Amino acid sequence: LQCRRLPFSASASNDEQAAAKAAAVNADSGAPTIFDKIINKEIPSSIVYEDEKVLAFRDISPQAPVHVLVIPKFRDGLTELGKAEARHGEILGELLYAAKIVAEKEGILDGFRVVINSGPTACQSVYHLHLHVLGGRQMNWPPG
Ligand code: TR5
Repeated sequence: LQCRRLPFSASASNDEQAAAKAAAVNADSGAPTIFDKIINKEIPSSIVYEDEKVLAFRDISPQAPVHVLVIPKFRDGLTELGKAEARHGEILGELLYAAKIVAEKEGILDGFRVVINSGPTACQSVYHLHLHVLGGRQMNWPPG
C-alpha cells in the first residue's frame, strides 16, 4: 500500500513532517489518535473554529494555502466515514456546516474543496473522522 504525499509547500519543518509520519497508521484499530490530544489541548494546534461539538484546526502539513481539518470532539465510533451509522447523521451534518464556516472565516467562499479520506486505500492516516477544507489556490480535478 503506497500513499504518496507530496507537500504543497516546503514550509512544514522536518520535525512537523516527522510527527505527521509517526502518527500515520494505515488501519483502523479504534485506538486513540493524535487528534484526542489536540482536542484536549495536550498538544498545541492552530484553532480556526470551535464549538461544543466540533473543532477545526490547521493541518500540520498543508496541501494548499488554506488547509484546515474539521473533526468531531466526540469520536463516538466515527474512526472513518465508512463506519458511519444512522445515529451519526446529525454530527455529520454539523461537520459539513462547520466546513462552510471555516471557508467563510478563511475568505475562500469563492472556491474550496472538502475531502474525506476513508480507509487505507483512500490514504486515511488518522482514524478519527476528519474533513479536509482546502482552498486559496486553483484546485485541480480529478484529485489524485
Ligand atoms: O490522511 P488523512 O486524511 O487521515 O489526514 C490526516 C491529516 O492529519 C494529514 O493531512 C496530516 O497532515 C494531519 N496531521 C497529522 C498530525 C497533525 C496533523 N494536523 C495537525 N496537527 C498534527 N499533529 C500535531 N500531529 C500529527 N501527527
